[in-house]
Amino acid sequence: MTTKEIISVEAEPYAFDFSPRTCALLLIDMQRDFLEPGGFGEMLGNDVSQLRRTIAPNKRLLTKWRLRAWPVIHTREGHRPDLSDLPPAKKIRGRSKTCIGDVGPMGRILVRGEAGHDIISELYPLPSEPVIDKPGKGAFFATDLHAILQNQGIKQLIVTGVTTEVCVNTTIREANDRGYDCLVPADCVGSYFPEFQKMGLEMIKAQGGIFGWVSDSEKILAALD
Ligand code: TIU
Repeated sequence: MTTKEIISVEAEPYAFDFSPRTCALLLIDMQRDFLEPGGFGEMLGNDVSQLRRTIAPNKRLLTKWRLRAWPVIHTREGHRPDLSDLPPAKKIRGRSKTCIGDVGPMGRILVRGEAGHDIISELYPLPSEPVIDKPGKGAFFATDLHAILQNQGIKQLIVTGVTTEVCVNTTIREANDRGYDCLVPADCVGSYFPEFQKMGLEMIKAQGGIFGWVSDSEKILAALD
């Protein structure tokens, strides 16, 4: 257990200082359908290895957070089985033959309770860790995440998960507008598209950290030791 109250992580555009009891590790949508070979993501033609490289560094951070009993929160993107919370525009977007709610390789696609919707075994939530089921890309939209963070006095977030330019970026922008500081370890977030990975991170730290800070898991772990 560290005795330091404030931990300083080497980051861009400058050091990220955080107080661990008020800083949650927020893992975005590390779901089987996005990450596993044979899942919905791969069925759409995506290279899941671009996402799978994030599993090991996420596991290292998660293990450390759990050892210290610091706050951990997970999210999952998905919808009610009756699809009553699925906007028609989201359902038909992409003009794909198989869309949200249809039967995919691991059950109904992005439907709560289905195998593919659940979190990968490597990072499976503990019963004590809140899981936010979100219908949108951002984790604050139509969820109780803000209330949970406020109730725990959390002011800062270390945001990891997939995908960098979609749910991770949307969540960070939502968090930033609500007054949270966000640090993103680059090796713990992944995109199917290398150029979006690069620019998704650039956009966060540009202009003096307009949305937040970027670092990597090794630097965070080094700061803790
Ligand atoms: N979690 C998340 O990012 N959902 C997506 O749909 N991402 C895509 O990149 N498609």
